[in-house]
Amino acid sequence: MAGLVVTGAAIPAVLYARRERDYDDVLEAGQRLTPDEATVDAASASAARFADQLRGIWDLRLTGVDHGMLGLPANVELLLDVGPSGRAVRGYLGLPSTLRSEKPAEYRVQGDLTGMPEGQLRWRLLGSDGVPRYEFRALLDEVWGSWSDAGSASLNGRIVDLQRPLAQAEQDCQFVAIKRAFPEARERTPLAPALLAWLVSAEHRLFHQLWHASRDKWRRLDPDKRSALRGLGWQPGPRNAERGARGRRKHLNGSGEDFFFMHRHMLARARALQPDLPSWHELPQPPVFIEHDRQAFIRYHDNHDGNSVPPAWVVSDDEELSQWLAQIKADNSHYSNFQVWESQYQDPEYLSRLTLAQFGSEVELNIHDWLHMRWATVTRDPSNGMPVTGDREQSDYATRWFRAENDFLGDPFSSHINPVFWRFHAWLDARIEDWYRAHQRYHPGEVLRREVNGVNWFAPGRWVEVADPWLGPLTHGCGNGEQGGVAFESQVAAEMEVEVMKLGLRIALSGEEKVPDLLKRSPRRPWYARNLKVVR
Ligand SMILES: [Cu+2]
Repeated sequence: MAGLVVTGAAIPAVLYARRERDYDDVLEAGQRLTPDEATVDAASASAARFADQLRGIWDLRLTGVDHGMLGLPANVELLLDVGPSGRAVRGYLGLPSTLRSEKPAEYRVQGDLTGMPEGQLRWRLLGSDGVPRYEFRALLDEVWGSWSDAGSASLNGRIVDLQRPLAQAEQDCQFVAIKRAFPEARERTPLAPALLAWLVSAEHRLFHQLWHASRDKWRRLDPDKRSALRGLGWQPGPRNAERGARGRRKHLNGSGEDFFFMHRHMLARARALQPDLPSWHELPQPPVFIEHDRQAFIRYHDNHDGNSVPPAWVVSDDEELSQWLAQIKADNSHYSNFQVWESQYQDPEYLSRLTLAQFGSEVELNIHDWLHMRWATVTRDPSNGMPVTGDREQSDYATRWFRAENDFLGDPFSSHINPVFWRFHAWLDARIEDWYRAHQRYHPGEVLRREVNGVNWFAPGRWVEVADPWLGPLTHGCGNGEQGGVAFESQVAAEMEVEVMKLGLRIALSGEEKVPDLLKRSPRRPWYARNLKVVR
């Protein structure tokens, strides 16, 4: 006992927990205990992934001799939904015209994600009287796996009439349901041809990629590589006073001003080419639950305004990335993070304490990277449509990647070709004006407006550090500063510039090639997902 006292602190607390006396009857052999008092049960990771696969619009085909038993034609539509972190499946089955009207659907769907082996699902159709009429037993198609949840999924199985006595022979009625592919923003809300032509050009793709890569990788480059980039004119900022975008001094070196300024400059050019270029006035809402508003559910999954969040994809050899994608694309992150940023970045008190560089750096590293990835659809190889779950190799400049379909938001080589890029960058840009108003309110006159390189900007002072924000090499070299590295005297110069930028990118990204062993172990990730942090 003395020993116990001395080591008392190490004894698990459960030993001391008071155990209540139990005079309850004991069950006999073969008797089953029903569930005890309930606990709040969120979906497991695998159930949540299954839910992501199920949620959406399905085209369902009824087959078999008795396929008419539901009283519906052979081709119908199935809508499935699972609430956030939910374990139950709800939805509707019926004619597309009914489902898109205010009339009650032909059938309601009711099921849950418990009690079935992985990839299998049971649900019932309820008639207008609320009585379960048919049971569907479904199997998720295996093709899904090889497409990493980015292919078109199918559910197939058989249907049982719940009013038919079990003693009678089963009827011959099966179904196959194919999930509709998520319609891309470019299909719903395409950019104007003139703007698109500028954006997809090799010059601009490489300009945008190298502009971000040079700043993002600067802190990782050894002196030789830094001089090599300086030799090309592609160091981020003035020579020997460069401004890297990540690392310990990111908020003190003015890189945040470069981030805001370059994108404002880009926006001005884009608006000149497409004057009605839309902007978000607030961050788009997550979808409503299907039973709350069926029409809104359909509109969301039809991506009617191009602002719906595309489904998460699964990267088979990168569990951490898969989890992170699922998290930032889930409805919860809208309420836990995005709405908080939205509030802070429009809050005069919050903004008035930040220099423009601090604000820009904060925005760039958190909400900006997340916006890119929340609204990203998996990269697809433009030659065959196959998903490339970890993004294209950053220095792969094969012709097919230059096609307009490559508008993957997760990579600065392609992100600016996506219409959503312009909506959220316009929203971010409007926050600069909130920042200006905040400073006017709290210390009027301390921030002065000034035009810089044709852009409505600010003069250096207590809250603004940089007089000449970085637009690419030409503003610091001898070229035409107005255009920030995208206007060229002739085709020859343009082609040379393309080769220079490819070289610059090889240098900026070479830090990754130096550690081939490390690369082998860590799978490739989309650019804007490279700094992800997963909280478990
Ligand atoms: Cu950018």
